[in-house]
Amino acid sequence: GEKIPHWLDKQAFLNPEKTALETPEGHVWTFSELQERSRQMAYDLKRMGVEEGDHIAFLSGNDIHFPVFIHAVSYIGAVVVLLNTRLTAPEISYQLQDADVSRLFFAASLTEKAYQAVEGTGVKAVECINEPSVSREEGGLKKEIDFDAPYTMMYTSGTTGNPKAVIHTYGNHWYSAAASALNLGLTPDDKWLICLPLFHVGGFSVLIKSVVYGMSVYLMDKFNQEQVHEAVMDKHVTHASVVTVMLQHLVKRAGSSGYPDTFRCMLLGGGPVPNVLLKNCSQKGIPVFQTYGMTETSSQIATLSPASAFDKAGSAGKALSLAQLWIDTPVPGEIGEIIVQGPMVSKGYYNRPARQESYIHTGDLGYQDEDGFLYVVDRVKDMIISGGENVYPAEIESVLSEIPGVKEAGVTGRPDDRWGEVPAAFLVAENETIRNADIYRYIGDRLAKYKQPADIYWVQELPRNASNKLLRRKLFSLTEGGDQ
Ligand code: S0N
Ligand code: AMP
Ligand code: MG
Ligand code: MG
Repeated sequence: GEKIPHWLDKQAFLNPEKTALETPEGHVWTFSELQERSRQMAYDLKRMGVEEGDHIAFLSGNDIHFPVFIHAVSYIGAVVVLLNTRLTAPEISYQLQDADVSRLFFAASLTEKAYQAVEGTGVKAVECINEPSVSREEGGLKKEIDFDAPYTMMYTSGTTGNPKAVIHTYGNHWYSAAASALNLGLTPDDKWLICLPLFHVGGFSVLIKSVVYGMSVYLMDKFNQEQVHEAVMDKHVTHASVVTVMLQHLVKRAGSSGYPDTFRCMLLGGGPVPNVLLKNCSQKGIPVFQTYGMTETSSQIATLSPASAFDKAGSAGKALSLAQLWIDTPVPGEIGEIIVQGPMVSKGYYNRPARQESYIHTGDLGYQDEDGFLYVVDRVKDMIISGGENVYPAEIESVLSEIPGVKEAGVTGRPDDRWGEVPAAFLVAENETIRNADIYRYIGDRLAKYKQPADIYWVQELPRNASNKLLRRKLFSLTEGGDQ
């Protein structure tokens, strides 16, 4: 495949003294410092036996050493599976095995979860030592980045079924960064705030933008509305990526005079965007750019440009320069499935048949207006999005069905003021004695908190079609007759 100079070496050469990373705790690292730490970490990983092509997993919050680790991986050419820290040990265990991981590197704060997750899997758990052990060059690190080589794997369920790993190549990430800059523009003073978790592509992509552009990143260990507000007001932050629930908090915190002019872009994605939120932001002068994208597209694939933010409020914009997007419908202007194509789109899932087509079906429904602007309206896939985290009904149903006393389970989403949507479970009992408490006791250490049903309805039977397929969208009609 096409090769380019290693992107971090390149920035350390072009902009050695420029700030690469900054944190609210007062860390400030230049590109040259980030390079040195990342190369040393790469030598440490090599010494532990990590080799090119190895699958290793990383379990860490937004620690300042997260970027060091992922760049270290790129100097070796290993493939890193990024794990969601909110998952339970059994959920992590599944991903480690499915992705053929040999070693799990974990942050000290997640030691217990890491050891539970590797139990019985043969995967070696290794605490990620943050301070590199030596500071000399030993040679043998990659000098180039191969666009076709796999770099990251992130779990999602795509349109149906079990969680599967989306494979991103370096080329996918590079084209994503390039396409974003061609749309949003770039200045030497840009500083992008990360309050999204780095284990999802929305947060991760900002780290790549940083090394592709030579751009500063302001990295937060987790979302905190006070800290984000302060950074936007006082730290010359120019961009931030957020999901709806974060912006709902931020807009309440923002004063009537809004944000300083230095702040150019609030990139809002990862799920549906309520119109009232856009209105509140516009009243406070918060420059919201709605974006559409998914793990499979390595982040943004369509984004509303600043010039159209007012005229096309509610739209997710047009496909970025390097991407194509269309609606699968014979009649222009009608709602259909969103189809996307471009060099940022993942070629496929790990251990699944490779994609044959040049495009992907997103499982999302939308339409394009007469000017070609995209409006995302619904999903074909049964996925629920709670606070920017995806919840897959089939996965929840399968755990619920294992519970002694539960005969059948159906899961669907319902609107929620705080999280946008939350899962609700419909259960058919095998006997009269089973209680909600039994359900929560069973799922407590098996399902991440955000996947646990907010409501449980006990029903006589589940709605199914003639071929016995569960009709999730009809589940709530069971409650209408008071049958709960
Ligand atoms: C919203 C967040 C920050 C909430 O977490 P917070 O406030 O830190 O919660 P905790 O203090 O840890 O816990 C409090 C209680 O809340 C429960 N909880 C936490 N999160 C959720 C949730 N999402 N749903 C339901 N409950 C939740 C906890 O369990 C705890 O409960 P109790 O007290 O009962 O124990 C956090 O959820 C968050 O970070 N969400 C965002 C995740 C994310 O990154 N989503 C995007 C994923 N998609 C993509 O990356 C593709 C799209 C994309 O690339 C993109 C996305 C956005 C912007 C730009 C882009 C782009 O294209 O560039
Ligand atoms: P993920 O698989 O976590 O990357 O989530 C991507 C999904 O989030 C998409 O398939 C959509 O269902 C949803 N999504 C992303 N952006 C938007 C948007 N602007 N409006 C509505 N839904 C969105
Ligand atoms: Mg919180
Ligand atoms: Mg999501």
